[in-house]
Amino acid sequence: MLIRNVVTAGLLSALLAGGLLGSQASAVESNSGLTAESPIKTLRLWYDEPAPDSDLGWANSSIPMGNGYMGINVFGGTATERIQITENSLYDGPGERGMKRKGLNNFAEVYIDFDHNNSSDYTRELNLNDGVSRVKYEQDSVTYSRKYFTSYPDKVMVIRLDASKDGALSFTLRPTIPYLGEGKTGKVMAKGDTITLSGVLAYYNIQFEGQFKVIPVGGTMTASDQEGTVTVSDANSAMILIGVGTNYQFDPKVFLTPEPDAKLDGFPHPHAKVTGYLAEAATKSYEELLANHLSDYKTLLDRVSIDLGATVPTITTDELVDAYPDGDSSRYLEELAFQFGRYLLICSSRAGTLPPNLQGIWNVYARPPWASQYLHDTNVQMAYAPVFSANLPELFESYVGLFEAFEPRQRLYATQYIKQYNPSQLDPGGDNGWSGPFWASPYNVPGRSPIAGFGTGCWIAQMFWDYYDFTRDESLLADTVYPVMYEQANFVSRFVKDVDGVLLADPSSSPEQKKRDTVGTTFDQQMFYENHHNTLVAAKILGREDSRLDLFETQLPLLGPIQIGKSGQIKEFRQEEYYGEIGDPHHRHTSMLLGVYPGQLINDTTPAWLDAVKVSLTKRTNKSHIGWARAERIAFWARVHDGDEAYSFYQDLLGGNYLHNLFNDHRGGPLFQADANYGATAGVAEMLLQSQDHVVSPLPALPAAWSDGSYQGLLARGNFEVSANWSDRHADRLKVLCKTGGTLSLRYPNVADATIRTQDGGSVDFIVEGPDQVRIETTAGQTYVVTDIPASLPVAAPSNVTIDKDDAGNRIMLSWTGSADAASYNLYRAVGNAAGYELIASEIFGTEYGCAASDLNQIKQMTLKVNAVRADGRESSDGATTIYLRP
Ligand code: FUC
Repeated sequence: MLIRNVVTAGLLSALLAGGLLGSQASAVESNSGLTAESPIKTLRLWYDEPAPDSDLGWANSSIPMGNGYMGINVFGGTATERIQITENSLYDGPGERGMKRKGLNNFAEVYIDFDHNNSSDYTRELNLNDGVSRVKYEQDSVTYSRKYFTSYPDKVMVIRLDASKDGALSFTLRPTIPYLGEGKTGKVMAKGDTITLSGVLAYYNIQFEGQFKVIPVGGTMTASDQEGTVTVSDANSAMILIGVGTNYQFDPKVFLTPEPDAKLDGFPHPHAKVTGYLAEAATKSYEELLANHLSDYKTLLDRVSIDLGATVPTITTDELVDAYPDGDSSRYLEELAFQFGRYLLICSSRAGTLPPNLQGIWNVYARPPWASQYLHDTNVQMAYAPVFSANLPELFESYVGLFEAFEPRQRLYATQYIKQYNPSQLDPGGDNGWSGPFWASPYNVPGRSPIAGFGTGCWIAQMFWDYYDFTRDESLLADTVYPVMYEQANFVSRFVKDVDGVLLADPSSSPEQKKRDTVGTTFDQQMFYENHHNTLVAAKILGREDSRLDLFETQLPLLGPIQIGKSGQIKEFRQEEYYGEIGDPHHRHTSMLLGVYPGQLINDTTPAWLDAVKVSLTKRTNKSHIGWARAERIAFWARVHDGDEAYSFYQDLLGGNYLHNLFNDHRGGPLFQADANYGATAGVAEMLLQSQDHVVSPLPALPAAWSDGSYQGLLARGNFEVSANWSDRHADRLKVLCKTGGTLSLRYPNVADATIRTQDGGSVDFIVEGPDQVRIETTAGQTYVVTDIPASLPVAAPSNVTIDKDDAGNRIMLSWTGSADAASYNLYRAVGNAAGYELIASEIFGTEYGCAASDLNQIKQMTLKVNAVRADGRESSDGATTIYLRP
């Protein structure tokens, strides 16, 4: 299975011994950057006042935490603390349609009354280094401090309350059930040291329960059953443990049972489960609970570090966020937001618990935006976009749990849709694979929506393929991944229709565009292609052979995934000629480009398609201000190796969509949606490391703004863990830990002339595949270190190539603006939808050329490209392109 790092005993004891994480650690102490105890820069959000006690304060300022079992928002109040709890299965329905229909429901609002109304020296923070939130202030010459963490291994939230003076801690803990009366009933009772909050949400007949156990040191404790509160008086310190649950289970029955209130029939009441969580946790000391949390959390978080040269600022995080759009573009915020996306995924996507929905695992409402669904036409996939590249692969298990529960329902839909849309291909026995859902909730997959084509299923299968491809766990491939891909390809193979020799999706929609139910959108076709292709690769690895695989192989070249339009763009619709003729030309969804990201169909071996992607991206513009769309564009631009454009979208996102607590504002309200938080992390990871087409490419899209820096531990396909140090935008050192072994193709300018050694200085045999690419047959567990990489000066490209005259298809006269670096030029063409270019003329010494060819008058459309060639023979990586259309 996956290789897991563990927090070493030494590090843990250092952390516990009172340094960064010890009981005396506080918000004010930890702004110094690197600490003696931790080599990782201090990563923290901090504020000098509590979050306002309102919905706006929740979205904008409260501190998010979570362990998969629960999402937490901490407000940090002094008179009264407010802690809001989300549990992702507490779901209501159906309500009216639209943005504010019923959906995920707020589980609990928990108050701790302190009556501290004259506090001073207030700070609160979320420290990403340890996943602990802290509040600290003075009141009546006593320093009060609180620490909060949510533990995945112990399944509870832990709150520790301290006072600097013995006997000075008094409070009343007061959990409440929000939105009672709207189909929701329940009560809060207190007995001894425990408060129990329980009830029923009627629509799906969900039984829910939360328990709150108070463990004071010193003082007295009284429970009020009437009020459902526990009061602690004159204590020295206290610990509060919180556990929550419902009777929800990952079970196909939930999706196969049509009656909402019968879906959970037979599942046990959560009382025993939650009681068990608390009983177990209460046997451990605060220090033990913290140690368990740290060894889980730091194993995940510490795998990746990133340094873009930031120093830890002294201003609060809200000031940092507010200053960003005014040009004070803080490197620290850029580093912090990258790790914050990883943090949110650790909080919201844990094995055995529901995966993150549109709002992750944080919801204060009864009618959350878009009902906090799982939308599979971009949002779910974006939540998981960083899971592999940012080295958190085991977090995908959370989605696997949901998928396996709803897949049997999707198999029934598959049969229904093949019967409806392509009956001649129906297997009457029901062996029709599974069809792609568009939206889902923990209780429902409601079937096809014309808003998105069936490519959504292949997009899901692609996440599964990546799960294997990044981790190289063959038993995972055989048991979990391959069946998902194979059965998706089974559905697609029956669904596509032969239209003039091409196998097309019908009906087909490009997600969220107004033109719906058309035929063969690029979204569907390229998704179908990717899954057929990946399934065949997977079958080869597993040594599988059968007649259906033969069919996928026959179908693959007939799927026609990429069409080049008359503007030189990747067409979104088959009927489209010039860019933007159909649909919104600036639409937030850019679904025709999924083959370049997160797919791999368009890569460096398909340069003509890459050029077409640039055309489409440029024409799509930056007019969509939606958070996730900006995040996706970071990655698109990174994949076409334009680091500066990618960075400009990161800046737009941080400056335009990040709230004070770093939650992403989808746009409007604010309207919190977590996908862009995850997507930003994924986009930055793509700027720093890529591995599409199994070529490991460090620093493929480094912007000028990040001229010096380093990162450790990003993951590439092949289970290669990569680190890089660079200065002046040039790599000083690259390190690749080959966790599984196998062939490593490594691309970096001039890598063939670099020094490559093993970690301990041993020599390494490698094959030169070109000046910029080497191949190493690696040994599992070995680290390869690349140093002394000769600087490679990029060759400036020509620009503005134009067709001046077309001699009735016999000769085309071209001219362009020259490049100062050029000794000569090469001319290439890509005819029709070709993925690559053919060289048609070299050693062109001027900036004009007459291009003739015997087949010229048979060509309807082609892309012509001029590259500069320097005296040393190196060609410009970019070129000037134009489209030739036969008159
Ligand atoms: C998709 C997107 C919207 C929004 C919604 C929840 O439909 O197009 O921008 O993110 O999901």
